[in-house]
Amino acid sequence: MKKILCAGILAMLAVTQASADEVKVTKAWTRATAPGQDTASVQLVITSRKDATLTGVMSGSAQSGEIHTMVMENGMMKMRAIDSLPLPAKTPVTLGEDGNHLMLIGLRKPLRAGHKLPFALTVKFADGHTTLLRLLAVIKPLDTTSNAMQMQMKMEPAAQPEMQMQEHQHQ
Ligand SMILES: [Cu+2]
Repeated sequence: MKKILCAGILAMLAVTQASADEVKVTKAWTRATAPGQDTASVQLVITSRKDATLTGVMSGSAQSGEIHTMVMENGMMKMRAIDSLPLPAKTPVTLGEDGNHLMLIGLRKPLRAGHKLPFALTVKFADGHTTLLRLLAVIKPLDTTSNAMQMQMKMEPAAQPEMQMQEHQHQ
């Protein structure tokens, strides 16, 4: 048992070190899902050492993932999917509920508080090379006082731009 645990930790360290010099992700979290809810907004802070763009999000726990931004339309804030998000060198970029955020769509099972949600990000650097970051989001208890539920309801899949499917395939 101890041996297996050590091997697991070593494997995690290897993944972290491979990407830590290029891109750092901290404070990755999401919320437990309400009954019937099959989307999750993942929030985090991402910092790239070099100029790069965030090009995708995916999870084996969801059918697809999108990068979302908030736009004002007819006096209402609405979510829109975007193909990529700039990550200026050495600048922490916050992906959160109130602006740009990551959306996992078509969850295969409810998210339960206290568990962790595995997901991955694809980042493309200015020189053209791409890296895949495998991450875990802490699942916090459902917050019934926030506007997260209202945000879910404002989703308009039909109005979203075409997705780049090759970036949304799951593992
Ligand atoms: Cu969204």
